[in-house]
Amino acid sequence: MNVGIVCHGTVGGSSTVAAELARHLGRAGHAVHVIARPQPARLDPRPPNVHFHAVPTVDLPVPGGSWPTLELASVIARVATEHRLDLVHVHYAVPHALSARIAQDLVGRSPGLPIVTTLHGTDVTTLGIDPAYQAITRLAVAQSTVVTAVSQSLAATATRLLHRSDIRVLPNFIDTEQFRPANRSADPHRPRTDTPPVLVHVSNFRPVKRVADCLHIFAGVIRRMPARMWMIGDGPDRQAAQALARSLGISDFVDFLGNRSGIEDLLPEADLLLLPSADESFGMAALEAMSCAVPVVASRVGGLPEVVVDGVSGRLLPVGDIAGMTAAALGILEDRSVAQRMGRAGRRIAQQCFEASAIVPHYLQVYAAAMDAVKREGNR
Ligand code: GMT
Repeated sequence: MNVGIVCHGTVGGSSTVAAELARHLGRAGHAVHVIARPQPARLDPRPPNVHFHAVPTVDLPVPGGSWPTLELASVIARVATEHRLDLVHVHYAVPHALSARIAQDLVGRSPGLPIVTTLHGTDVTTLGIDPAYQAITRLAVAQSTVVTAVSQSLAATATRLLHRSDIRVLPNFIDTEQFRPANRSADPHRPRTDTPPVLVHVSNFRPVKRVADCLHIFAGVIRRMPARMWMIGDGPDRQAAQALARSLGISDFVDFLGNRSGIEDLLPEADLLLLPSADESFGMAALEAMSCAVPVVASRVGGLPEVVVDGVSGRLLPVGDIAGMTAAALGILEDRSVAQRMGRAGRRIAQQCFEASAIVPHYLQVYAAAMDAVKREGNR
């Protein structure tokens, strides 16, 4: 199959999922053409059979000068024609699905170019309720041939807000060979005993992630036991988080590591992941931690309960329940047998429910359904 994948070129969940999907499809022998601006971090180095097409910024001497949505449409149409794409799969509805829809007309072939749109989170929960964007997001979703969502929770929200009822749920996936437990001893699931435990948070430091909660939880933990906190990622709330760490008197124990490649080498070294988000359609960071046998303390919100099983692979508490999350973190860190049991369970859930080799073939079924749908449409 010749597949076009359109995604954000930033560090973040949806571009990670798009890049990983490209890698797995390429490995299975499909020709994959990723279209983004700039290249997603996870495509470096470039996997076999995966080609990257940058969307250039066209700055013309006209009022406005540049229209990214149209520039993206133009690149999708060119790639679709030159590489005879069977379909285009866009990650994040707006503006990607609209650019793909314009590209469909530009390509002008019959049957038309199928558009598969995967909804990831704020494209529904933020843009889908914004007065300026709700109608546009509905249009983007209505004009897609097939729409998927990364969790049951997101699909239900999208159906309610965007008025499309045939959304298919395809959960995010993980390569459990890449995200593995640390090789700490003969038993890789055994927590360390010689150094203080490490709590870790990974995000884009946006307000929805509630990074301040991580620091308050950590402050409660180190009142009871020695520990360190790794804050991985970058974004608008990073400076405020650093200032909060200083004002809480914990900055000597908190490492702000910024955006890091090779997250699969860092996560296994941690003992607990904190994800106290205000909303989370899925929570890729939680799945990556579980795959590394790292327990998770997170908010009971959005799609997180579909990933983290409360009391089994971690603990889920109400959003903003700092006292409850602190107690949950201590309950895991202070009892080696609990940490060990939850780590093992998380790894097992990752392998049994979210393994890439089991989920990726479902995307191929979705692609076949999209191609059939446009053929049927063309024959009418
Ligand atoms: O929607 C966002 O905030 C960004 C988005 C992304 O593009 O990184 O993250 C969402 O998609 C991820 C991948 O499917 C999910 O793991 C995240 O839970 C989701 N974020 C939110 O729902 C806030």
